[in-house]
Amino acid sequence: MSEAKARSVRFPADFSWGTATSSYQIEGGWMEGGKGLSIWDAFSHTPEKTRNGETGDLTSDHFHRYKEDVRLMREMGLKNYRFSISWPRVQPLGYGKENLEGIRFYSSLVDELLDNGITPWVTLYHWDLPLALALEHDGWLNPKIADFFARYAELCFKHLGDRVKNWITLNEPWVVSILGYGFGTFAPGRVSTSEPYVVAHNLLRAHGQAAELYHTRYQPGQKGRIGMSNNCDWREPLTDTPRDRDAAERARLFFLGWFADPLYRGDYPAVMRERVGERLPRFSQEDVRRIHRSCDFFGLNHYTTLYAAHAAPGEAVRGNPYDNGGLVEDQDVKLSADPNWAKTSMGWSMVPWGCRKLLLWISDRYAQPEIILTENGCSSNDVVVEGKVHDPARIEFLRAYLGEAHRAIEEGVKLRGYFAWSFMDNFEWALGFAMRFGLHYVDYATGKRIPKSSAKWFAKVMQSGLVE
Ligand code: PNW
Repeated sequence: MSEAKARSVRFPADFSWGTATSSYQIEGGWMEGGKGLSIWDAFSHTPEKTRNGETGDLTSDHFHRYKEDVRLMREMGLKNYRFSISWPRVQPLGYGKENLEGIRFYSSLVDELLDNGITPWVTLYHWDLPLALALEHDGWLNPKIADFFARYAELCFKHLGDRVKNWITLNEPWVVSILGYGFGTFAPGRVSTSEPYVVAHNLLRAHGQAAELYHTRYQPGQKGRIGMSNNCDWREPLTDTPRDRDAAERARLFFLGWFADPLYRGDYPAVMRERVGERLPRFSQEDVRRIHRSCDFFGLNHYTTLYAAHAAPGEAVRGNPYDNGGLVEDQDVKLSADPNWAKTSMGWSMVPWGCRKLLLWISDRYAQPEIILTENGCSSNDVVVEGKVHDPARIEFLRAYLGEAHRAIEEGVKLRGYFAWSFMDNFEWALGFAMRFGLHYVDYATGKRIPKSSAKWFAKVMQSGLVE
């Protein structure tokens, strides 16, 4: 890390710098403007599901304060802003009639961004599924969701695509599948060892239909592009033995390969087929046609690294709910952290070199796609002192990860953009408001925003392209 700190690096002039957020985490206005309910509204209102029963009912109140937020973006010289659309705000039941008031909200946000010289990057699904789709149609378990999703995506392309040129269909399908349907720690809160594979399959199919629709009907006129954002940590072999090297590779394939292999290679990794057997669905030829090569860029959300070691059958056990191993029992992998690694307040280790190794691995396995880091950042226990928020740990984190990302570019990786998570503090899902990831501090009692020292530091990086 000290090595990365000492180096001063310059990113290319056309590099896309930005920050990211998501609808349920920042908007609030959960019952306003004709919005329908989402599975996160229901989940967060269910006792014991979130820290202190906290919800996104109000959260950072972006729904009412978006103009002020865009002004703060302009003040930091932001060039790109990634946000997500709440499906039930645009289409309350997830099928049928659209909600024009919801569409107008996003349309005004897009205009406000463009008027301030900020390019919108829009995620269509960041986990707030319309509740009616879950209650009446089994949510992501039902293959029919691909049609529902494509129709919702079409509403967005139709109403916003004249101005939005960067689309992300899904945010982190791994989290939806594993935390939502495997561990039950995220909405809809289901616990299963088979449903995650069904859900992942339908997420990929839904992406495929939306991407096909965009490519055939909208892209020719609108001239934008579409991709997916997958999350992946790096997995480093614990020892340099073939068994641990294989275990680490297996862990990567069960994490990122699960989604990226169908997108870039046309099917699930062979090792998943071998180990998951009948629980892993098969793609039809039509699915493959839609999914394979459907991304115009490779969106990557990256936060941390763990060591991976071989486990004997039955030996791999799951860690805490926020542990990100997935269904380790299917992988026979034991994960661990080096106790010397610095940890963020999430308990995630800060391991900048893992970012470089992951970027190189993706480049190699998926034939050098154009990669956008659509999320990277850290939580810290930020406090207001005399009206200011000083967060040196976050600056250190961003500096170190950017240093390693730059090394990856020098080594040939086509990394074209970087979005800091997050523009501002927000509702960190099951962990509520305790985890602050923002470059801007939010006082939840008053709604007041304060740019942290990291916001000023990142503003300079975006402006100069220089990380020193
Ligand atoms: C991502 N895991 O979530 C999301 O895209 C954001 O909404 C979220 O705020 C951010 O990262 C920080 O957590 C994740 O357990 C949640 O591996 C959990 C995991 C990964 C990503």
